[in-house]
Amino acid sequence: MVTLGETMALMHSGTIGSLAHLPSVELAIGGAESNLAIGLSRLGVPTAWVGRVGDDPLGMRVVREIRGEGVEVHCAVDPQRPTGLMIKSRPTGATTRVDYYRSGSAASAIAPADLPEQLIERAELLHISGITPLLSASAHATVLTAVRRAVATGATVSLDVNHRSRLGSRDHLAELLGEILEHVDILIGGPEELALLAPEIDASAPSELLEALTRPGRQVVAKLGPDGAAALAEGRLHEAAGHVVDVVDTVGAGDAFVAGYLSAHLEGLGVPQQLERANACGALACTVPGDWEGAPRPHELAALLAGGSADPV
Ligand code: KDG
Repeated sequence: MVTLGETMALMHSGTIGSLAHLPSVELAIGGAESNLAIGLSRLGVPTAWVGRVGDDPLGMRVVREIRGEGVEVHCAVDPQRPTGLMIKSRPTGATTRVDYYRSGSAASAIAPADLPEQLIERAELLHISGITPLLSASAHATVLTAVRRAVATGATVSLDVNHRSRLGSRDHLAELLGEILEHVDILIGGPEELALLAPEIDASAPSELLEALTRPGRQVVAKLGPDGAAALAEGRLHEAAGHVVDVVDTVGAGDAFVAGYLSAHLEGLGVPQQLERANACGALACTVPGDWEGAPRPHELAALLAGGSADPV
């Protein structure tokens, strides 16, 4: 599996309070596509991530962490721009706040030339998210080039809509994704995100959204959070319940969900098994702080699915 995108340094605080007063934050990394790559790597899928970081210690940390998880890293180092930064805080016990410092980041300058020769050509699956095309014109061009190359070699293309409203509007993302949608074999998103691609359908009707976005040979998957997930493939609707777990941090759960879904797909399992594994991975990711740290390894997944570490709904 090959993916590409921005991974940022991630500062976070578990302590409740405003960043205006908190005395300290902890340092980690996070990025939707590398979260997914790590999730897949932990499940045994050979995985590559393409990115761009600044020539700074945070960029070194991004590369080291992702590589340390067994992902093949192809990362340009940009001497002109910094590694992007994301700060997660908890202003109150009930709220999480995310601040981005990513405008003009090294990753926003990712360009088609950063895609190594023959990398996509040897992949079975290319995964992209709706975050990357909104980063910049060159990032958008990189996504288009990657998809074109995947299509040319017959690789499966998966897309997680992953709309980040602070990077661009729904309409703008719909327009950019519209250019590649016909090539997407596995389309994944939350109901609001899928509705961005099918504006005539109400987001409160997931099965209608799946129906509107289905195509021959395509799997359309709706992430429904604690309610689990639904998928439409070959005219059949599949639904799978979520798991009850002690939620610590939901950020990154969607990426773990996709990792579970795609790993089962690459193993040749059917849609019900893909959904089952996706739900379990998403649930386990919520039980650990961090955007990717809770992505499960096979034995953790097996324990949840056997009813060992949490009670399935
Ligand atoms: O999917 C989790 C992501 O939100 C996080 O890791 C950072 O890529 C990121 C983003 O754009 O928010």
